[in-house]
Amino acid sequence: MMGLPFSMHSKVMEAATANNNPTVIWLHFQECTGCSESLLRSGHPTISTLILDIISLDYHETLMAGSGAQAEESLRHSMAANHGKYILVVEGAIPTAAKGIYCKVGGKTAMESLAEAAAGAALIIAIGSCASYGGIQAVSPNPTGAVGVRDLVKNKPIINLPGCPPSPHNFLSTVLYYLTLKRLPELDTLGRPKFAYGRRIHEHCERRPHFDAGRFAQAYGDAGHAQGYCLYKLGCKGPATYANCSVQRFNDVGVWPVSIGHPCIGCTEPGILFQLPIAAKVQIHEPTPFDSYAPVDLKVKGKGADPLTTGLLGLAAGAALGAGVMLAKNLPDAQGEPHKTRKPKDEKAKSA
Ligand code: FSX
Ligand code: SF4
Ligand code: F3S
Repeated sequence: MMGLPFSMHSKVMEAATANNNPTVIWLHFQECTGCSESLLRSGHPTISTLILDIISLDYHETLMAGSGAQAEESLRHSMAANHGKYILVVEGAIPTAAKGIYCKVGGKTAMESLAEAAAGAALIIAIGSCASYGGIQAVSPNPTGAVGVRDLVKNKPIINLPGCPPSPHNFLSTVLYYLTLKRLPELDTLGRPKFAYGRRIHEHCERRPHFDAGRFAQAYGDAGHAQGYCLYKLGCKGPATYANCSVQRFNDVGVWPVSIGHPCIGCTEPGILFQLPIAAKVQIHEPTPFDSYAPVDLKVKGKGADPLTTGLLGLAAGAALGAGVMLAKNLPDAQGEPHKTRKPKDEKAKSA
């Protein structure tokens, strides 16, 4: 999940169990609190393990028991006591129009609170697409002048973890990576850790064999939709969206938007989320090979392949693709009989 070799696991364990839990200060600005809600549902580790054993969460408006002047006093105290050492997590966009009057907490604008908290931070994590790029608040005409953290803070290391909401795994992995290696993970040009945002979800989507075979759901609830066909024609932005949802999935029960029948809306991408209509199709400029799943050939007679066979087919197909071959031939079906897999005759599907 963190892009580290397995041999690092003892170091990760050491960092996670060391008795020097870093102070985390978590600020909320313009947002829906979905990022916190998403984190509350993480199971590995649970939120209680995270905030009691791994980090010291000193300020979080949704989770802390205190409120009002006492909470603000505790924030000031924590920032002073841990100056230069704490991790600042920002959730939500920051309004800048009319001197930031559109969002005030404890008598201060979001701009003031961010500047004050950023000054003493060792690292800033912008969690969610709102804090990363402005999110839904920044959609034209952006009446409050909403921006992301990177638009305002220029002199601190900032990691963007977009998603609306983001995967809690990515927050947990980023914190553990930083604790283990004492440095930032490699970031892409949008400030996102490459271990989580390095590949398009389309490369690992379980509906990808249908895409390659030209089988698309045409409308919600139609026969193709019911059979798990590709959602591209319903507006799936997976081919242009960099995220690990199709691999890590959500909520420890293995679901993600596409698995439950909804097209990806590109919630990690600043040029897509709330910028393109949900039903709009993205252009596919660079076709990418699929990486994880076996081709699906619905014309095979008899029972479908069992999961083990499907996995083996996927490995074989992945290896063949790695060698530059578009599709493996003569893979055995569920009965062990060789059958011809389709040829890449569906180029028109890719350019549809
Ligand atoms: Fe934004 Fe977080 Fe979307 Fe909500 O609060 S990323 S609106 S899911 O959750 O900031
Ligand atoms: Fe999956 Fe969407 Fe790509 Fe279809 S277009 S394979 S549903 S990511
Ligand atoms: Fe977002 Fe698409 Fe993942 S909508 S949650 S990037 S599947």
